[in-house]
Amino acid sequence: MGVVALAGGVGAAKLLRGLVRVVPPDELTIIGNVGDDVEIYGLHISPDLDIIMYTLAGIVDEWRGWGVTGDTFNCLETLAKLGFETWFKIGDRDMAVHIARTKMLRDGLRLSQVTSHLCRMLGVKARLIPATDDLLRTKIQSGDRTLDFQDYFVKRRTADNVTGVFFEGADKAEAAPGVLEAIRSADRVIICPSNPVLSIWPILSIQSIRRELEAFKRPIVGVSPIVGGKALKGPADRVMASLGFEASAYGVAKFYHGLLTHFVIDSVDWECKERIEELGVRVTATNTLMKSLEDSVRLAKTVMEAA
Ligand code: FO1
Repeated sequence: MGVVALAGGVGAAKLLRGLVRVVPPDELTIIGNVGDDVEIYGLHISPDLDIIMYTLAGIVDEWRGWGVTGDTFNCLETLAKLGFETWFKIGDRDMAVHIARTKMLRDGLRLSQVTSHLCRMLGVKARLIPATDDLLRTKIQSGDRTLDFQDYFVKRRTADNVTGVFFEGADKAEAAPGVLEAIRSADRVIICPSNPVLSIWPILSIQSIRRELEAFKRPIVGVSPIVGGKALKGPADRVMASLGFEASAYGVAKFYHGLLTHFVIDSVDWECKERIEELGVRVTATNTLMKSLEDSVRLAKTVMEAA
C-alpha cells in the first residue's frame, strides 16, 4: 500500500514538498516525466526529475523553481566564450549532476538506477522513478514545424502556437522497473498540478502505464494546474486552448476523463464544480496556490483527505 504521484516539474514539486511531510517517504512513489529530457554539450539532462530531486533535497532555486539555489555559472560563461550556445542556463552544481548522470548512463546503468543513486546521494527519501528508461521525447508541432521540447519551452520561450503534440518513442517505451508494481499496490494515485498536455500526457502515453491506471480500482485524485482560466506557471492554458480543450479546471478534468475519481480545484473555480461532477468526478474546492511550504503541506493534506 502507498501513494503514487504522477509528476511534471515545478507545480508538481511544490505539491510533493508538502506530500513528503504528510505521507511517510517510504510510502510515496513519484513517477516523473522524461518527455522534456534533452542532450546539451553531450550531457543527459532530465529537467523534471531534477526539479523534483532538488526540491525534495531542499536545494532548489525557489525563485526560478529549477536549478540549484546559489549556483554559479562559471562553466556556462566559459562555454559562451568558446562560442557555444548558452540559452539553457545550467549552473555549475547542476552541471555536476548532469555529468554524473551521463557518466553512469554511459557505464550502462539505466535512467531509473541513476535517478535512484542521485536521490540517495542528495538525501531524497521518497522514491522517484522516471516513467520509462526508454527514449521518450515530447515534440511540439506549430503549423508545419516540429520543435524539440526545450527549443519550444526555453529557447523560444513558448512563443509558438502549439497545433499538435506527440511523444517520440511512446509506442515502444516500457514502464521503468517498479512503476507498474507501485501503481498496482497503491491505495491512491495523485495527478500533480502539472501541465496536463506537456507533463502528464507523456507519462500516460506509455501504454502499460495508461492500462494500469485505467484498471486501477482505488481513488485517482487530480489537482488542477489551472486557476481562474490561467495556468499557475507556464503555457498550460494556451496549449490546452490551442489544442481544442477548454482552458479551465473543467477542461483539465475533461482531459483526464476516465481516469480521475476525485479532483481538487481552486475555490475561485467553484462554478466549474457542477460540470466536473457531471463527469462522475468528486470535487473539492480549496485554495490551491502554494506560495510557502505551509501552503504545500495544507494542500497535500486536502489531497489526501479528498478521497
Ligand atoms: N527553464 C527555463 O525556463 N530556462 C532555463 O534556462 C532552464 C534551464 C534548466 C537547466 C536545468 C534543468 O534541470 C532545468 C532547467 N529549466 C530551465 C527548467 C526546465 O527546462 C523546464 O521548467 C521544464 O522542462 C518544464 O517542466
